Formats: sequence, structure tokens, C-alpha cells
Amino acid sequence: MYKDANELVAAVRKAVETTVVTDVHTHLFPPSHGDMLLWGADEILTYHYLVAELFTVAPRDLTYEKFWAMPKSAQADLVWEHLFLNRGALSEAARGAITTFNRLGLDVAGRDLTGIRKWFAEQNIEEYLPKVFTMANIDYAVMTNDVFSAAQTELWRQGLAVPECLKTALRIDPLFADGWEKAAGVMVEAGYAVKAEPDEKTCDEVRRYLLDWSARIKPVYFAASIGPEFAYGDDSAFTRLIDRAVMPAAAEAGVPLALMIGVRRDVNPGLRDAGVGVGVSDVMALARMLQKHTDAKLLVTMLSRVNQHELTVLARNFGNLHIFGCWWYCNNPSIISEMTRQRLEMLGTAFTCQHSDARVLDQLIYKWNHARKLVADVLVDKYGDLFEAGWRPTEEEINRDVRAIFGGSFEEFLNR
Ligand code: FIX
Ligand code: ZN
Repeated sequence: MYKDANELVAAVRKAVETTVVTDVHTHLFPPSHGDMLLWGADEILTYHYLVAELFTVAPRDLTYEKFWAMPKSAQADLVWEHLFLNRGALSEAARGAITTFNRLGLDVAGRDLTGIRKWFAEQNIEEYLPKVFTMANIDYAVMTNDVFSAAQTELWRQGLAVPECLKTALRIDPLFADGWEKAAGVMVEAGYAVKAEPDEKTCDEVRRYLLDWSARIKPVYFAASIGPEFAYGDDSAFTRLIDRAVMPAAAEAGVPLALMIGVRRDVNPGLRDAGVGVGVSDVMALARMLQKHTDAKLLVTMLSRVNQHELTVLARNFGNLHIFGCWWYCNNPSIISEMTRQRLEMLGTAFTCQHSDARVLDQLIYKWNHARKLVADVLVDKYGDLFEAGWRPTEEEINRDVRAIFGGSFEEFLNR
């Protein structure tokens, strides 16, 4: 039991620094899936967050077409030149690349990109992947496994090795909005009696498709990212698919459905993954889903900062809603700090404070390093206030509660 405020602060910082993290959403793949797993200097520098930034300052004659036609190393050179050498690398994503190189022991202060590339070229991915997980202190990371992508399903059919530190999530985005035609085509090809419109029989076939893939890849959850215009409870294909295919399949598989809400895809298609915007969503549509599916479990993150307060309140109203992460445009120090405070103040430890969304393996290093520091600052304040109020926590209690928001509550939610 800490009787001294300074000792308490040191214990909180130590707990956050050393706690094992569960990374509940990433875009990583096993090494056996070859080029799908991104890693190394050029991938770090061409992260789509940095590509978007590059185009805010690049010369006008650098068209998207020219950029995408370049080899990855030339794209990375451009990012390095414009964002790191000609400007001060002040954005969160640019700082992330610097933290990553630095923590790997590479000479980023010396601006030695050639040396950095040489070091990566000498790494063996099978040995490098566990090293990164150890550095970031992660027990496991959940992948994004699109069961409507031929490239991905083909690899799963081959039954390739997957390390224990990577778990699957069954991703279903193409079922909704513009993707339906493609999703229907994939299911028809695979022998499911799916029609052009998701009527009841078709929904039953979709459900069968999801369950068959679920049995094969054993996901931690089903997942979809959806737009801010999403509505629920109406007569739409979305409502039908959720009610008759997705929710029943997730329930039968015994896993939650994760919804990542608020993406405006194709705001600027020339930028590809980087050309995505954000919109404010109707949190009541989510409430209606929770009212209807009282037995279902929903994991939710929202992209708009504007939605965060309402979403946190909703999580107090529904024990079957678990909120997670500061997603994408919310993954910035100022917003992480604000969101984490808000969530702690209203939910205690019943949420997951962050996920990395890493697309490139090495990003686990900076995403978790930055997140740990920010969350530690917030917790130091909160424990300080508690101390002043007269509470005296023990080391075990601090470790337990820190672990809770870094993955413990998520695991508890899965097992509830
Ligand atoms: O839909 C998603 O899972 C998004 O996180 C990604 O598509 C997005 O490109 C991303 O990497 C954001 O961090
Ligand atoms: Zn993602």
C-alpha cells in the first residue's frame, strides 16, 4: 500500500511501462503469408498516414499516378526528403518513424537512411517478428482477415503456419455498402446460393459462409468498418444482413462483432488508403442495435472525435458494448489523452485504451511506446487525485488495473 505520493507515481509509471499489452486490432499477417506482412524502412516511410502528408507539400507535378508507379524505395525517398529533411517531422506519424528507428538502435539522428535500410536488409523476418513483439511487450495482436479477399482466403486454405502471437479477426466489410456485389460474387463462386439482393434466404447463406470461415480461421471476433451514414432498424440491406446473417453467425461462433464506425472512404481516391475522411455518426443507431440484440456482444471504436463522449455514455448503458482504441485520426497525443481521461472518468477500467492499427510490423514499437507514455501521464493524474481523496492502492491493484485497460478488460469481455 502506497503511503507516499511520489512512490505511488513511480509505481504507476512502472506498471504502465511494464504491463503486457494485448493489441486488439492490427493489419499484420504471419510471415508465412509472404508479402502481405509489411516491415522495414521503406514500408515504415510509406505508411499511408505519411503518404497523405507528403501530398500536402509535394511539388504539383508529382501526380498520384507518378507516385504509385514508382518503386517503394523511391516513394520512401520522397517522404524522407519532404517530411523529414525539408521539414521537421513534427507530425505524430513522422515522430513514429523516428521512435521506431531509434529504439531499434539505428542512426536516425545522423539521418543515415542508407545505413537504416542496410540493417533491415540483414534481418530475418522469422526472428525479427518475435523480437518486435518482445520490444513492444505484446502478448498477442489481432489481425484483420478479409474472408472476401481471394488473395487472403487462398493463403488460409493452404493452412500455413501462424505464430501464437497473432490471432485472427474475421473481417466482413465487403458485405456492406458498395462491396455487396463483390461479396456476393465471392460467395457464389464458393458455391453458396447467394442472390443479387440480400433477401432472407441469401442472408442464411451469408451466415453459413461466415460460419464456415469462422470454423476455419477461429477468429477472436467478426469485424467491419462502416461509414458515418450507417443506419439501423430500417428496411435496408444493412439491417437485414446484421439481423439475419452477421449477428446470428457471431453468436453461434461465440464471438463479438467489432464495428469501426465513421470512415468516409474515397474522399480522395487518388490517395488510395490515405484518401479517407471522417464523418460524425448517429450513436443512437448503435443503441438501437444493442436494444435489439441484447445477447450480442459489440466491440466498437469510432473515428470522429465528436462521437467519443456519446459513445462512452452508451458503454455505461450497455454492458454488452466494449469500446476500444483511439482510432486513426484519433490516434494523436492530444486526443488520446482526452479520450482516455473521459473513458476512465465514466467507465473505470471497463474499456481498452488503445489498439495499434499497425499496418507495418515495426510500427508496434512506436505505437505502443507513445501510447504507454500518454496513458501513464493520465493515470498519474488520476491516481494522484485518488491519493488526495484518501485512497491508498497497493502495487498489485495498480498492476491489475493498468493491465485491465491494456487488454485485461478486453479478455474479460470476450469470456463474459
Ligand atoms: O478499416 C480499418 O481497419 C482501418 O484502420 C484501416 O483501413 C486504415 O487504413 C488504417 O490503417 C487506419 O489506421
Ligand atoms: Zn484498421
